Amino acid sequence: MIKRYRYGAPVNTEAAVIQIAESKGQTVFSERECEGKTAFGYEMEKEDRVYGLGEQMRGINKRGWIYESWNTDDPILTETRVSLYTSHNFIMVIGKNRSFGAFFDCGGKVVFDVGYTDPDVLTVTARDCNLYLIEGESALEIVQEFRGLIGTSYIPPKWAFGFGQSHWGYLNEGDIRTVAENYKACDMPLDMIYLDIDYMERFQDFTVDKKAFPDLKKLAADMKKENIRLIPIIDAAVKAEKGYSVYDEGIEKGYFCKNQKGEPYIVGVWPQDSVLPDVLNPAARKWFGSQYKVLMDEGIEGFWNDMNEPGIFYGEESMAAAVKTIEALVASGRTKKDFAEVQGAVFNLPNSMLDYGAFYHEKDGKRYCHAEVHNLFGYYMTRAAAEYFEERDPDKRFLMFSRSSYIGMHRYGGIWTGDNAAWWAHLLLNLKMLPSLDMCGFLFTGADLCGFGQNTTEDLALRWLALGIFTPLMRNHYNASRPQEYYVFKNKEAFRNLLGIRYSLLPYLYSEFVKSALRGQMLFKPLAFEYPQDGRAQTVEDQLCVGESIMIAPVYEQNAKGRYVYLPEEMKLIRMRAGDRYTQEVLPQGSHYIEVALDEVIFFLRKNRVMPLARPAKNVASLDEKNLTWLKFTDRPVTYEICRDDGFVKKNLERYIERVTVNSD
Ligand code: MIG
Repeated sequence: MIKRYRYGAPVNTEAAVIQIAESKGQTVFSERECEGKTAFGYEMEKEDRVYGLGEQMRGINKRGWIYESWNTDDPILTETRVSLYTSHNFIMVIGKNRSFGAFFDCGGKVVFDVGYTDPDVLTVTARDCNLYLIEGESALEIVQEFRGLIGTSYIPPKWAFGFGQSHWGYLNEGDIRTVAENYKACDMPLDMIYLDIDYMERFQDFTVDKKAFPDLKKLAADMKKENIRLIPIIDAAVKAEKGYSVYDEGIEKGYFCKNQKGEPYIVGVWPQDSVLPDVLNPAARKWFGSQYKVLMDEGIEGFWNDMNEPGIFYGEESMAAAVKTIEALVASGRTKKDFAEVQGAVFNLPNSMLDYGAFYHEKDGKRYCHAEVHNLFGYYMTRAAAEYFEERDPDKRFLMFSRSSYIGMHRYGGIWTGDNAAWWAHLLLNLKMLPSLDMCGFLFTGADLCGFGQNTTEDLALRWLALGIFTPLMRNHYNASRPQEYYVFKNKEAFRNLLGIRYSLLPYLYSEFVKSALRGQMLFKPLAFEYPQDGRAQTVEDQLCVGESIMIAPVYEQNAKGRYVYLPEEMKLIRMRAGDRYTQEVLPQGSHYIEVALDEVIFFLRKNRVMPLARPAKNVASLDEKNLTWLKFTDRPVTYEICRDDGFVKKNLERYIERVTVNSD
């Protein structure tokens, strides 16, 4: 049961795909107006657990912290951060006496105080929003209802489930060819190489630096012969420079965000002075989306959208304010003494409210100040591309994922979780985000494996890979000085085997992914959701069920030789050294200390379940899906639904789900 309540004059975010008539009257929340906003209060019982919020810091159970939906580009992801790159305003309270889900559908800032100010009170503060309240018997049921409201999740082409290598620092064609050659020489699988901003001509979207990449078409074709796809980045901001056709055309048509006076608003990002396409305006969106053509005509089949919070280094207003402060200091001769003031003036330039409040969008025939619709920008930028793909080839899936997002964007693309670091804490955070993202419809997700910032180590790289082989988006991406392509490490065999396991698991992971997307289910489930009657399972935050058959429990601590694992029921431990080299052992319900060597992956097969397993492969295209073996933990025949499409088809994927009956041993 879903009800909708309206507060103020919300923008139509187009997050929901079902129209729900407005309800009036009392909700589960106590409501209080304060400074033009509504504060929604809910008294939590001691045992209530709170879930959701998608890409956010901290635990799977969100209780005990404050979270702000305000899409933010800030690469230092510490535990005390309150805003990340995305806004996923779906929250769920699961209690003994009452459980419900609530989606605060709002383009501007929303604050979720989940027992931060008062440990027993949940307070959500928002203005101009539609509130969807969802009742259900269980967490899984509430999620499924919610997912029905927001529509089917994006499904990428099958090749995008392979492994991809990325680095902000591959500067030219030679660098790209070297990466491909090294993976090949080390006999390690690879399906994608990513192109970061340096492939562009002076950071101009939809251009290619001809000195560094003289013939992108040939490079893409050569790579494709090796079953490797090139995935270029696209940034949100368009360089403001006369003579650059994207800029000239957008100016002529009036498609960039404008200031109060109707002039294009200048922000500074990588290409320096830039403008932002008004992707909320359908005509501008269509135009921006059609720009992807330039690269697709070169043979490109996938993209990643960056800086679309939108992240800005400075803007007209913030720069004017900083200059004013500094000029006043210079005039008064106080510059040297007032270091703090000078520093403050500069420090406050990026992502300033002075700028976010100073430009405008057009949507549904209305003008919106950016601050009211800030959290929708990444969503609509990605939608622009996806709508163009649909127009270009309605029968084919392309790869698209974004850094910033809002619920609704999950229909158009996936997300990666931004600039993490080579910290053990971020390996665990990666695990904890997965179920929260699934609740909000974002199934195609992944973190930068090994860590994006800071130098990684071989043990962290291996442990993180042992989780990464289960995440739909599997990418090693970095910015650190120490190389971290998997072929640079000492124990090459371990990396080769672990990468191979990903491909062995693909028939299972892909089938589970497609079913979860089509049926509005979660791929990664907290034990609390799968075993709601099991008291101990309610608090487990470092293990997850993946699909219907398995549970994972990665090692996430430095120098650990293994870890404690809680089994809510009897399960079969699968210990894998390679996709075709593993042992099996039945373990009783309860706690177990399980040793896990650095070159191993463990997971647990649930009772009365089976899973298909393929031979390791070097890429998705060469995966042999005809000759599958089955991992089984059953004494009677079990039916498994396997998805066998061509990997590209877009419509009616349900047709390709086959029911296979697997006999017991
Ligand atoms: O300001 O394109 O999160 O993955 O390598 C940094 C350069 C811009 C941020 C992305 C990161 C990417 C980087 N970008």
